[in-house]
Amino acid sequence: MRRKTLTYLFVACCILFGLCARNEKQTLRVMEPVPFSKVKITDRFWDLRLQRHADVTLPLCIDQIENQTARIRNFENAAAKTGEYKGLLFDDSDVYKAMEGMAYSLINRPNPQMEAKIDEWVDKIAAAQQPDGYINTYYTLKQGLDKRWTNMHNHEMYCGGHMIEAAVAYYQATGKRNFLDVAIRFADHLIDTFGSGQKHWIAGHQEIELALVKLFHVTEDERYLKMAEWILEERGHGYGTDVKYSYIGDRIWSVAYDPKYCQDDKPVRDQSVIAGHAVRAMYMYCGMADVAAVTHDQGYIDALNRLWESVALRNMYITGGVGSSRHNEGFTEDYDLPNEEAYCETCASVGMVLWNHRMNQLSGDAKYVDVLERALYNGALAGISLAGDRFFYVNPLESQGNHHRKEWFGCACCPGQVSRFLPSIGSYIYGRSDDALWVNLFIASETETNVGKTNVAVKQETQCPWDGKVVLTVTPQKTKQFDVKIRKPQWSETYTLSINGEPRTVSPSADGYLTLNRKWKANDQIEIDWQMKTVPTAADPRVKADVGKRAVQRGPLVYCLEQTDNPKYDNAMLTANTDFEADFYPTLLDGITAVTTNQGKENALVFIPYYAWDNRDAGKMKVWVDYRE
Ligand code: FUB
Ligand code: ZN
Repeated sequence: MRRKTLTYLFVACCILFGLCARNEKQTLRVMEPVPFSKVKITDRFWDLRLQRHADVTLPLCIDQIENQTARIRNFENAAAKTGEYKGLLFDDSDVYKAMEGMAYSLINRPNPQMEAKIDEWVDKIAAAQQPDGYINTYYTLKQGLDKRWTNMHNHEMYCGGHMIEAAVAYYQATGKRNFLDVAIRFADHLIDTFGSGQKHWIAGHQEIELALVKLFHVTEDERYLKMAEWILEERGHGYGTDVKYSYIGDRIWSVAYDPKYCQDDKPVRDQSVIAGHAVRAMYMYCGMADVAAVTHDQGYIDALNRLWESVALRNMYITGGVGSSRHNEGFTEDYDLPNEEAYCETCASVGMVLWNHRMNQLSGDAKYVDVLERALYNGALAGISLAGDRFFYVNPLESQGNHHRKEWFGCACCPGQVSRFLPSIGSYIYGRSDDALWVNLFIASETETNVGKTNVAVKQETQCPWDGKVVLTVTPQKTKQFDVKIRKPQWSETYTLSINGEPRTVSPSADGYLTLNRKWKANDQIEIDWQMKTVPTAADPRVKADVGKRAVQRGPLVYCLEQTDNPKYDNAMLTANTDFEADFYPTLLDGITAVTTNQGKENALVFIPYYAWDNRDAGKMKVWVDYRE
């Protein structure tokens, strides 16, 4: 077992390390993330989540995919060229997303049965692939292969993109090539079918773009990068609204949606205002960032900066959730952020993490990690129950008691999304560059990475998100001068810092990091104490839903009131004189810091972290609470 673990780590590290080394030469990124395969999480908060992910969430996904629904049967039938297709037209993607999560989980938690299960599924997927590389069981079994690539809405590229991501993940986890070869055959089929001088195509649901860039990094085959760029560049030229290009005799966006719905209203480099479906937008921005990181396309980066302001400053919930409307699973107009009706799909919160991570790497600016952290601890984490066995698709900021997590959904994008996202959490903690080690998130962990050519070991000890104290022990393999850049979190106004016990006064640089430059030697210790105050926060006055209300935040966490803790829930009121007390309750909701108000025994309010709501008795919940001056 031990030997097997080491083999996994060796293979994963070789591959990921090799990738980083290549990226360094090629990309425009200010920093590269230290991949989760090199980060050991020692944090109780996250370790528990990851344990449950491996023990509960992944087995549940496997059962749903294999036994409770027809997803694997669809592949078997497609391979046998007989039998019916059951489910939604993009159900193949749920299999791939779960496989990506399973593959990631194998890297840090080897599991021979799970690996065997992936191998079994890979064989079924490979058998369902057409000789020319095309793969989509909905078209093979239901629509007919003669109809493939005739309807841009129908998620063929979306499913293919998730397949590529899963295949890359599995290759990175095990070094096995067979799934990657399936992915390569599919990508080659795209190149045979689309591109300059061939068929026009708008990827109705983005995803393929970022996946092709991943494939490019693994294979170093530039055709995949070029195809990703071509697919992005197709948008906004009217191909989706022009009958000539619709292939099925109608305009693709004319019936139910307009071009904005899938960000096809303007060429991507001209876009400035967030619109349409939230998950599609997030994936597209990730794809643009990935392409720009290699091509150095300033037009893409300028567009991403404008779009980021549109999203983060005018269209994001305090939880980091985005996409307020159920109607289009997406955006409406600036500052339209209703609470009870909030859509805030779990997939979109994960998308915010993925996109902001890329923006941080491109720019080296900590503001993106502030948003990433917000979406991670609140919007995304609320998407799964503490036990790891139930999911939210929609994440309202207020509930009348009738909104609950479910084991699965007819449209099951969110369970798969959470299951592939959680085991990659370690990738968001550290970054590295030639002359700096970057600390982005405060999660107890250990890693080894290289700063320039020097290997540096880092140990982070902290009780965050409950307490702001962080101790970093830095051990370069030899004494070396470089920067340790520690993100100054937006949630902490004041802090103290010492190096090897000597207090230092360090202000954040323009990029939002505390930059500590010195000759680092073995066991140098940085101690920081971020002030973690409970803060009642007002929304932008243009958000009508939150006028006269306050939300409670403490550290990276947004809090909420649940009826079950608050007999006076309906009359809850904060005032200018309300004080808050924060106490850790080790047995409540897996151990949380709850916040209590000082309004007298009868009227005191008890706030719990938003991510932990709906894990006890069904009841009402709200984030924004009435406030009186
Ligand atoms: O269309 C595929 C996925 O299903 C989307 O990302 C989600 O919003 C849901 O509609
Ligand atoms: Zn979803």
